[in-house]
Amino acid sequence: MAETSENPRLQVIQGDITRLAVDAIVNAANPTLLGGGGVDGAIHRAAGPELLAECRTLGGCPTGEARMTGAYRLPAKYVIHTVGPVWHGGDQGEAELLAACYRNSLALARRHEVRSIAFPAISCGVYGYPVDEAARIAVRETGRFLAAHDLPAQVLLVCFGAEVYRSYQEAYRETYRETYGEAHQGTTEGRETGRP
Ligand code: AR6
Repeated sequence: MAETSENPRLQVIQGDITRLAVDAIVNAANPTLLGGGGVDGAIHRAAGPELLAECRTLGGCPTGEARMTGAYRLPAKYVIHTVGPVWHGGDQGEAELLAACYRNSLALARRHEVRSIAFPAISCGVYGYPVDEAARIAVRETGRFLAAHDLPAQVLLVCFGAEVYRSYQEAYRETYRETYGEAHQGTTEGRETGRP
């Protein structure tokens, strides 16, 4: 897997989230929590039918919130299901709802003493969120949470495909430019300067 490394607690990687042996993987679900396509479908397929059975007991999940289940046949220990906003042009509170998905998932993980957690690009598939904007929100919200809390110790932002990965790398670089200044920007690809 390719990887961008600057903050050792926050990594952007390219890969399949269902393969990761982290404490928790996040599912980009819909409000029914009863499965669907995209990463949701992949997670349910890999976890097995027990996951759907547990999801049925939860009674759904509103947009922006998060719910936790077991991970069954997945290598992870937990699945955190969060419901991203459908993109309607940006004036329907989408950015705040997407930020809430990251914050609520991380808070739930922390309450369960999750050390490592992996997020997919929530809302960036079927729900149509512009990837560059979603990537900035993902990097910003996870970075803020990490700065404020010791747990989770490790956050992976998992990109399924080169295009999403490029957007996330750019958002990551941008955030570090803002945090540390131009002299400290860099990624594993074309790194010109050292770690801040
Ligand atoms: N690992 C990591 N990322 C993945 C994987 C995977 N195995 N498979 C897909 N992605 P989407 P949404 C990426 O559509 O936009 C479902 O039907 C994918 O390339 O899964 O939040 C739900 O039930 C994209 O970048 O989620 C909802 O109805 C990202 O995951 C609806 O889709 C999110 O794409 C949610 O839509």
